[in-house]
Amino acid sequence: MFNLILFGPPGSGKGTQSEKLISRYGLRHLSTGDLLRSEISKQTSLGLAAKNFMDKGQLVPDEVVIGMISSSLDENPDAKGFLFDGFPRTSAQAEALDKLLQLKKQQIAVMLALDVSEEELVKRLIKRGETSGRSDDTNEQIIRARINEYRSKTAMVADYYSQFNKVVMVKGEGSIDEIFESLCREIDSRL
Ligand code: B4P
Repeated sequence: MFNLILFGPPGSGKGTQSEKLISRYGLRHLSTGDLLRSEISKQTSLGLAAKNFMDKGQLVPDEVVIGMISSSLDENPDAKGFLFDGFPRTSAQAEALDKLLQLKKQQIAVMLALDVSEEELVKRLIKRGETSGRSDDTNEQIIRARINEYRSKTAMVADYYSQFNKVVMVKGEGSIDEIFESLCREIDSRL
């Protein structure tokens, strides 16, 4: 089993690259952002609670996302590996993920961290907001709040995996295909 974390700030291209990576490597894609948006569109109580946080650019509480990931792991016992996209986003989520994987005698092989400047992030998210209908992409203040949440709560998740030598920084600016090839080189060298 090959388990990979695709890491980076909002708008760094995690969702974009994940789609391409799962199709090349046959991994199961677990995006907490997508799972939360699906709960919102079904108007479940979890979705309605999460929307309040997401609309302000804040992280959803740990117990909610950890519970979603735990269920998704249990629902996919035959996966050849998981691509975690947008998870873990806090140290508590990282520790919880390690415990969940240990129960299955599994571990994270590598964290690939996309490096993109703040101005490029804001530009991409504003552009996506013109067509996506995502309420968290529609104004620059909320986009900057998401980037601040990343800096204060998420960036240190890379330190957690660094202590096990599992973090590789990848340049996240350039064409989508160039970035994809850089990610593939890192994965291929570990398979
Ligand atoms: P997510 O759904 O994870 O999304 P994201 O961080 O906004 O974007 P991503 O990095 O996937 O960017 P994308 O590829 O789409 O999170 C949304 C919210 O959900 C969070 O703010 C939080 O509230 C909540 N949430 C999710 N997970 C959580 C967790 N674990 N704990 C707590 N809360 C959680 O790319 C963005 C844009 O850039 C796209 O339009 C794309 O076309 C463009 N783009 C991509 N690559 C490009 C390139 N190389 N050049 C130019 N443009 C590019």
